[in-house]
Amino acid sequence: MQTRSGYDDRAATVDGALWRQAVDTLEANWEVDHTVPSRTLYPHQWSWDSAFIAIGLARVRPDRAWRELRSLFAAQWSDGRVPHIVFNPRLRPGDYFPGPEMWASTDAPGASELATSGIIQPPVHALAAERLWRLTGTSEAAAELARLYPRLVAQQRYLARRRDVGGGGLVCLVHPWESGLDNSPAWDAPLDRVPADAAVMRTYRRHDTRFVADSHRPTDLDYARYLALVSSYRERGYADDDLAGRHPFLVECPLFNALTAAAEHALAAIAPVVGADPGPHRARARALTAAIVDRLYEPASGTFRPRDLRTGTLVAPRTVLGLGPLILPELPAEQVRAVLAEACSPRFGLAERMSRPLPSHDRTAPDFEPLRYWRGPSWINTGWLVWRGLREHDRPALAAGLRDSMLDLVGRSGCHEYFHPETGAGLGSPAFSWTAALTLDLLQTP
Ligand code: 9WN
Repeated sequence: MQTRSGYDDRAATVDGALWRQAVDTLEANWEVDHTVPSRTLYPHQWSWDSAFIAIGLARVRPDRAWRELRSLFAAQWSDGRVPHIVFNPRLRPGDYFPGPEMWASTDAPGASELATSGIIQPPVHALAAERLWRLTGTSEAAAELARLYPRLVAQQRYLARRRDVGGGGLVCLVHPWESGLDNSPAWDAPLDRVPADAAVMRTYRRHDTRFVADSHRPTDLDYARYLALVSSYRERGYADDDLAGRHPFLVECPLFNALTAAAEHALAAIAPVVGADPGPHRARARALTAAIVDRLYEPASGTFRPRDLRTGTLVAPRTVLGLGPLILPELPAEQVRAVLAEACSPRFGLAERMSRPLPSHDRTAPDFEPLRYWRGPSWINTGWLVWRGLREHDRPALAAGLRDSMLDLVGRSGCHEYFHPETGAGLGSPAFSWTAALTLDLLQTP
């Protein structure tokens, strides 16, 4: 039922005001062939944002959802990497920092002709494509899927062949931005070892702190380290060989790797539609799941935590990243129980009736910060992933509790980028696309 300017309003009756707010947010952030995460803070196209956005657009504008994925994959590099930002050439330099001039991607061998960053983000795109296919199922959708499938396979191949720096079958990240949870306390110790001087930031103009209070964002020293990592990777043309010998930040993240395995499951579901063999995808998903348990699970604490390849140890903080493996359908029962215990503990407060939203960091930790991004606040995308995991492992009452908590949050505060984990007040960008998109998905999935 296409009723308002091409949008499918079928579920507007679920919660009309919230539905419309979410649709209006996505409409306002639409830009020719993609959706910006936020008009102010993030005015280009971001990789994992586009996947979450496509999942929401699938509910209202499947044509735009496919377009979103198509435009992102048009910037895929020849080695299969999907860059974390695709820069909009129509914007002025200075509209985002660090911009195209800092990344200089077009000088790198095998890069896209479009200006992009050189790093990656979690591969949520196969999940989005599978979802889109299931919700639409038309012959146009089948054609879109057939075009996208080889690109999704190349993306996974890049991760498997170029990023297994630790040699244990997991993807290694070279920058906190690759995790999507950029400022998580999980990255503090590995980042501390990256040599940098905060004074370097005097030569640049940060874009984020023009819109959000300094106290909500990473510090200048964090930014100096982020830039040092960009330089280290860029200087070798974003090549991935010999990373262990030269790159100062190398981590294996449980959420990123769980999403890589989930992507293989999604590709296994897609394969028969495009005439491909699902077997190799299933085998890779199984191997990744085993490697995640083997390398990132600590039986003594019952937690999944990132591994720092520089020290060979698991990082100390217990963050929401550790709940990520719940999305794995083949996660063994012992680890399912452990993740649920962690999620339902006072650290994260998951419950059938939640009094406070799911935080991004352990609420009981001394470095929990309710206002600084990824160090405490609640985010709809991580909540949505945990919710999917709860459904996957047949915990309907907990899934409903989490869903209600997220919808209550967005209903009261709006489509904010993130939320105060105690009061639920909206923080960051006030019109944030993945919050809107995933709200539409939540509203449609009782
Ligand atoms: C750097 C766009 C992106 C998200 C990330 C989030 C934030 C960028 C920034 O915004 O990161 O990539 O400038 O802080 O941490 O998850 O994809 O919404």
